[in-house]
Parts: sequence; structure tokens; C-alpha cells
Amino acid sequence: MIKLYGLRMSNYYSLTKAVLIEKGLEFEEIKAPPSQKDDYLERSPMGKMPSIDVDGVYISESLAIINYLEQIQPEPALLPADPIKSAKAVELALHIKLDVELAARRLLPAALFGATASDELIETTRSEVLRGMKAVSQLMVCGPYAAGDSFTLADMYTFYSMGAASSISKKMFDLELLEDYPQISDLLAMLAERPSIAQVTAEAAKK
Ligand SMILES: N[C@@H](CCC(=O)N[C@@H](CS)C(=O)NCC(=O)O)C(=O)O
Repeated sequence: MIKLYGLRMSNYYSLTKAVLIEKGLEFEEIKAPPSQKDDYLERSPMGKMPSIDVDGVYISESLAIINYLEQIQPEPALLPADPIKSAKAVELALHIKLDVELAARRLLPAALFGATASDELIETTRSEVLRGMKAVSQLMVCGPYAAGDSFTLADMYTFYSMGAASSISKKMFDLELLEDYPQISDLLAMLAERPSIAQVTAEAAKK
């Protein structure tokens, strides 16, 4: 059985868990906070969560894990069969992940743990996040799902990465990130009701 390592408080752990549930795969959750210890790095070379263990083989990085899960359990598909539509869904997921969430994440220690951040870092991050949002909104179809008429991994990244970026933006820039993007807000509300995502949220609240 697949072992999923990490903590329920992590958005990328939650995303990966939601994908496992979507695909109806059996898995075991193993609590493993991020660490730089050798045994952890063997599973996840940057010491981050999540990672999975498949019969002694470790895979880190949510997108690599999802790619593996998509191949061992093609249905329900998280990517459209059409190659162009599939590439566009991955493109969108990557822009959300790298240009919005990862940009905002630089201020996570300040937003969540009271670390100090220079005015320069705050301003640079704000402008990068806004640039990322512009790129994402250009690609986001909301028809009704992020990349078109079917649920894809871009919806998973929309839910889990956009939520994190919104919280950081509110705290650090006093900015409602989604204020100018009502369609993305509506999509987030719809995704929150999706059974796999709702289950992950409920279980994370239990701790
Ligand atoms: N690119 C990674 C990101 C994973 C990530 O940033 N995980 C965070 C928790 S949400 C983490 O482990 N942070 C600890 C650290 O940065 O050392 C993925 O997609 O899986």
C-alpha cells in the first residue's frame, strides 16, 4: 500500500491526499514533519512534505507523485485525453504553483510565525504575486473548472495553492488577492464542496 508522509496542515500534503482519494487508491498516512535528517532526505531530498513510499521506492514533489498516481490509476483522469488540453492544464497548474504560491511563500515565515521581512521583500513579493495572478487569470478558463469542462489537477492546485497565497497576501499586503477575480473565488467555493477536498479539510481539522 502507498504510504503518504507529511502533515495534514500542509497544503501540498493535503493536495496529494485529495488526489489519492479522488482516485480511490488505498493509502496509509504517516506523520512526518519536514526535516533535514538523513532518513527524511532519502525520502524527500529537500526535506519537504509530502513524499510517498511505494514498496520501498520514494517519490517527492506533488506533481511527480500525481503523475505517478495518474499512471497507476488512470480513472478518474486528472488530465484531459486531448494532448493540448492536457498540456494547458499542466501549464496552468505550474503557473499557480510557481508564480503565485511559491512567490507568496517567501513571506510565509513572516505571515505565520512572526519572522521579520524587509519592506523591500514585501514589495517585491507583492508585485510578483500580482504578476503571477495576472498570468493565471489569463489561462484560467473557469468553464466551470480551472482548465475547462472537466476536473483536472489544475483545480487541485487552484484550491490548495491559491488558498495559501490568499492568506499570505491578506496578512502581509492587506490585499484580498481574489477581489478582482470573482470567477476564481466562485471556483474555490465549488471545489471546497468536492467530496475528496471536503474529506481532507475535515480530517485536517480533527488533527
Ligand atoms: N514543490 C513541493 C513543495 C512542498 C513544500 O513546500 N512543502 C512544505 C509544506 S506545505 C514544506 O515541506 N516546507 C518545509 C521546508 O520548506 O523546509 C511540492 O510540490 O511537493
